[in-house]
Amino acid sequence: MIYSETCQIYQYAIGNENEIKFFTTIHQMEIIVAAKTQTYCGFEDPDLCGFIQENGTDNFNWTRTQGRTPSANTGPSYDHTCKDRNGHYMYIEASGQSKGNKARMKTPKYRGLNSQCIEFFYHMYGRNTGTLTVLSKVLTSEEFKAVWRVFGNQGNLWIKASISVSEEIARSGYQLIFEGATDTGYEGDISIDDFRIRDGLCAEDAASLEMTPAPLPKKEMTKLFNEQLERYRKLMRRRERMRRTQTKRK
Ligand SMILES: [Ca+2]
Ligand SMILES: [Ca+2]
Repeated sequence: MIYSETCQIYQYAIGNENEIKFFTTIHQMEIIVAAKTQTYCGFEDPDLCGFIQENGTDNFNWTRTQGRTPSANTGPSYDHTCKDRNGHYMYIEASGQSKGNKARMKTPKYRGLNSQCIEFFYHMYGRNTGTLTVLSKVLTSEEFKAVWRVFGNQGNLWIKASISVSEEIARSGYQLIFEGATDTGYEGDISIDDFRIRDGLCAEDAASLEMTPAPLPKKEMTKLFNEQLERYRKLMRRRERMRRTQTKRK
């Protein structure tokens, strides 16, 4: 499972030599993931794996955190990747927001050669829980449209969501927005973790990206793929620097 291994990257990055080797193995795995145009983010990466906070089309930002959220009776006790206080996740803090305030976070651009399945885990616990919406657009279009939505208290647990992407849309390239909206009151934190895209349609009970995309020119597809690869290379270079720093300290 990539989930638990990604979690261990950060737990073991300060470990002994054998553990550092394990760390490097995961790098190699990420190259393979990048080459297949599949992706994964457990938000253990402080740069949010290329997710970008929206500015201007919303009212506040998503927060990256560990352990429980500051307010009682809302939010998870720990993330979904590590299931302990070392693991990170993203959440919207409902305290201090008014009804309908939104925080939006945009994903990098994705594409694939086959149909794909988008999966992530969400946690929506608290009597004032608002709405979590996933919006999407194909890269040839300007407009994001809601494709998945959950409203209100779902209990104190992480729940898996799946969204299917047809081959046509995967080939055109697409981008998502995670939008958390508050209701009235502070008991309404909304969290997400362990976002991944894998090849092949989702098994069952999946929403889908229903759009009529125009195919992207080949030049654009190549550019997009190179951008994606460059992001992974950057991430690996940074981790390599981290590894060297840790080795030096010994
Ligand atoms: Ca996590
Ligand atoms: Ca924002």
